[in-house]
Amino acid sequence: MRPERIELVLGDITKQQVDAIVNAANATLLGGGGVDGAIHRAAGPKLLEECRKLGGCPTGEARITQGYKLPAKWIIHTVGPVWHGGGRAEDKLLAACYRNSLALAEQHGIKTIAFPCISTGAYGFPYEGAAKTAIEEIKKFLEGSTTIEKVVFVCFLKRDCECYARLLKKAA
Ligand code: AR6
Repeated sequence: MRPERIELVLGDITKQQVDAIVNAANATLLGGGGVDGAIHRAAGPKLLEECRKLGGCPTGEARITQGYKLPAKWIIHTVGPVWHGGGRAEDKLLAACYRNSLALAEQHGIKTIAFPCISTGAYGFPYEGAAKTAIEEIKKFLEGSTTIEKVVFVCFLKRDCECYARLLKKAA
């Protein structure tokens, strides 16, 4: 795998110039706080209209909508696990979020995609463990994917950005 296929950015995911951004949503897919709120605000009210038609999404799975007013053409909504201490398959469910989001991206011919740090805000997943899972899952997927050209990790917090930088360096 070419390491340049993974990029790291400190900033706001709604501003990213990529084909698709991933939303850390909840099972209703009807919006919320954090990155979900920011995405709905930036995309505009038509996003909620489309989300209402989807009928929710179970934890670990992903759904796709248009990006509306965002620079990104698509939004992939995935539902991360709530952290309960690690004994409720949280890690497997988080890995499934990354895998299922990328699979959906591939099906739609998406070449560039940006991820937030799923589950590490309101859902309380420890950030370092979450970053390890995200990197592992994405590297594995990229090794088998010829269509996805670039994956961007968009960290909102400096803490997360530093953690990803360290782990990506180690994994290179
Ligand atoms: N761009 C990129 N990352 C962001 C942005 C942004 N504009 N805003 C926040 N983050 P969270 P979760 C980061 O809480 O833990 C919602 O209410 C943030 O710093 O948004 O998966 C949903 O509706 C953190 O690193 O998502 C669900 O109910 C990361 O995004 C619930 O929260 C994830 O934090 C999902 O919780």
